[in-house]
Amino acid sequence: MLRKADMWNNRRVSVIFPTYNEKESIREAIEDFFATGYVDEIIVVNNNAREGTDREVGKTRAIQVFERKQGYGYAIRRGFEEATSDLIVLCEPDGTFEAADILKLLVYSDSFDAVWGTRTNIALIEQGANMGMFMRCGNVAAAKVMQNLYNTSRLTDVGCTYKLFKKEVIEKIKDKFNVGSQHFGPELMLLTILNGFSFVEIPVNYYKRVGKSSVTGHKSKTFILAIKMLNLIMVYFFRNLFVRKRKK
Ligand SMILES: Nc1nc2c(ncn2[C@@H]2O[C@H](COP(=O)(O)OP(=O)(O)OP(=O)(O)O)[C@@H](O)[C@H]2O)c(=O)[nH]1
Ligand SMILES: [Mg+2]
Repeated sequence: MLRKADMWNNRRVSVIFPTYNEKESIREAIEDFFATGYVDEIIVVNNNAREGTDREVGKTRAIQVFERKQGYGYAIRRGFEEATSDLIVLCEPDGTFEAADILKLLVYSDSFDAVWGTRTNIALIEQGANMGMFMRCGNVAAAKVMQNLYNTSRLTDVGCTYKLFKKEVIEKIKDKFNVGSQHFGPELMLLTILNGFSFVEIPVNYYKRVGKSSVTGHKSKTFILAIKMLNLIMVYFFRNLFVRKRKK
């Protein structure tokens, strides 16, 4: 079958899907993203995922790599190493995000180095999605701490995986990653900001997850994650302050 040329404005597009517990939804997620007509390659990072996940991925034309180091951050970092395109999109294959929203990220990539989804616009949160008052206010509050400490443009979410980066951004910051677990998202945001890249946040749809969440489904785990994220935001802030003072 002849496929129409993918890409966006002559730029190749990669999507990275870390996977741990998405056997039931990953195949459809891959097919939906390819069906948009903009995606040139999908890299699935199988992070010791549930048995059978690899077979589901094998039924598609996504590229599958196996990352043994356990953790969301390690999985995405491996995806960055494997992706070959000019525009790199991160997403989750758990049914919480919509493939068609990639167009929003691509449109804004014409004007910004990075485009980040936010899941906190009430109009786009599906009933039953894991974004109740507690999660939404927590994300907005942490994002406002980041926005005000680093004096950035508007931020309203620190936990959204659906993000786009130009390759140059990842090339510049990839040696500076420290976090391997779930609070890797804010580290990615902070390094983008501190290295002077431009970004914009845009609302994306957020749906109920297919299958069980291993993180934000539990209140206690979510609370610990929030503390880790805030701690990271503060550590980077003070570290950056000292570095600036020493340079003066
Ligand atoms: N929990 C977990 N997720 C991982 C790991 N490695 C990669 N991931 C991926 O990280 C993403 C986030 O995990 P989820 O369990 O969906 O956590 P979450 O998004 O906070 O929870 P929901 O809001 O319910 O979707 C998924 O795409 C996982 O496949 C890991 O070691 N543990
Ligand atoms: Mg998820």
